[in-house]
Amino acid sequence: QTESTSLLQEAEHFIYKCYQELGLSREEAGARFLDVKREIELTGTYEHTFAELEHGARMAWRNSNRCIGRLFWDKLRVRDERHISRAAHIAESLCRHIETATNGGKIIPTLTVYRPSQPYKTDIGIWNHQLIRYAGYETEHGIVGDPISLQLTKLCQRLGWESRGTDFDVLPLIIEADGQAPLLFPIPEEIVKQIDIDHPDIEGFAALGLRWYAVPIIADMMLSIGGIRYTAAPFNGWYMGTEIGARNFADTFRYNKLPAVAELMGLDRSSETTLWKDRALIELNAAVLHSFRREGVSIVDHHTAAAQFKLFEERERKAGRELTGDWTWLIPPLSPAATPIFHSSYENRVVKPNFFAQEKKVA
Ligand code: HEM
Ligand code: NRG
Repeated sequence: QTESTSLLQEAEHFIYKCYQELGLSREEAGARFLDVKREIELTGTYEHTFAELEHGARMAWRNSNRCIGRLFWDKLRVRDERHISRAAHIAESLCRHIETATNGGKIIPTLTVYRPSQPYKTDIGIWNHQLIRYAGYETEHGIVGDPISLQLTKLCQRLGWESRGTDFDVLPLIIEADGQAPLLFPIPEEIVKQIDIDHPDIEGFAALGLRWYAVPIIADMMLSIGGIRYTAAPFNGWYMGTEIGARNFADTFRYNKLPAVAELMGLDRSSETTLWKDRALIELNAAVLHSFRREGVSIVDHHTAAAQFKLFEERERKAGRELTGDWTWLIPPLSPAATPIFHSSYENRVVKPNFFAQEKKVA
């Protein structure tokens, strides 16, 4: 009873807001809400129209407090795959998401929606954190690959995955659907665009053997629209360079490459005071941006991204909407105080539609 009251209330709030933003009349919204109400009373849930789904997903991006890339929220491409139920078909469809979103390097922000949570049915689950991510292995010579993937990699191996054991093996998809145990689906190599990292003027940088994938596709968050919970709704934009250069390659608990970069640059590592880490960070980040550009793959540097975010702030103000944000995530990990975001403050209030973390399937 309380469950369906809150569903009804969330649905009502969403329908009116959505229809107003889409330029539809209050009468149209009212008529639609009456139908939604009847459907909820009859079935315990309701189905979004494509227009509601598309705009709801865009609103969810607009409301993502941690995201610096929100200027482009109303350009999000939404793929409606709610009719699919079998794991193998979902895997097929996810591969098409990868291909169409990659778009030869000119990345298209894309979100694919699968069947939402429904009464008396088990939820669809994508166990990967991102559709594309590298495996990690514990070996006698230390960790190979991305340490953040150790647990998921073990699970893949238990499910029969055979890997090459390199630093950059793309993990297979693990999909739970139809109330069955999760199934494993390798991603065809040809559809995963990857970039070898080199530096415009540091000799021998390519010999570090670094590479990264073109498209970050978060796959484990729940999309909440009008009281409906989409447990499988992977989405992507393009990378901000620092995500790779200042975190994935640099964190000591990830690829931990600052010592190797500093070595290559001939920096003095005998004291912290030489700022060798900071110098290595800058060149590592320059290498990431340079390499993506060289291959014609969309990427944004943190200064441009921050300027775009300021433009987003301005547009939201003009649209009469209150901006919410999470300062601790919005500031870039490199030179934060050199961006205007650092000198601003944001209200970290959660507005729906939005994306939410869900219970982790794998630690
Ligand atoms: C977080 C940039 C597109 C939703 C982030 C973060 C960055 C970022 C840098 C912080 C990530 C981290 O520190 O790990 C961008 C850029 C985009 C983009 C450059 C280019 C278009 C999108 C899209 C969506 C989205 C299309 C959804 C439709 C989110 C969400 C988070 C986030 C929900 C928080 C994730 C979490 O809590 O772990 N974004 N983003 N972003 N972004 Fe975006
Ligand atoms: N930091 C993570 C990716 C998080 C999402 N970032 C985006 N999202 N740019 C990493 O793999 O480094 N997006 O939708 O574009």
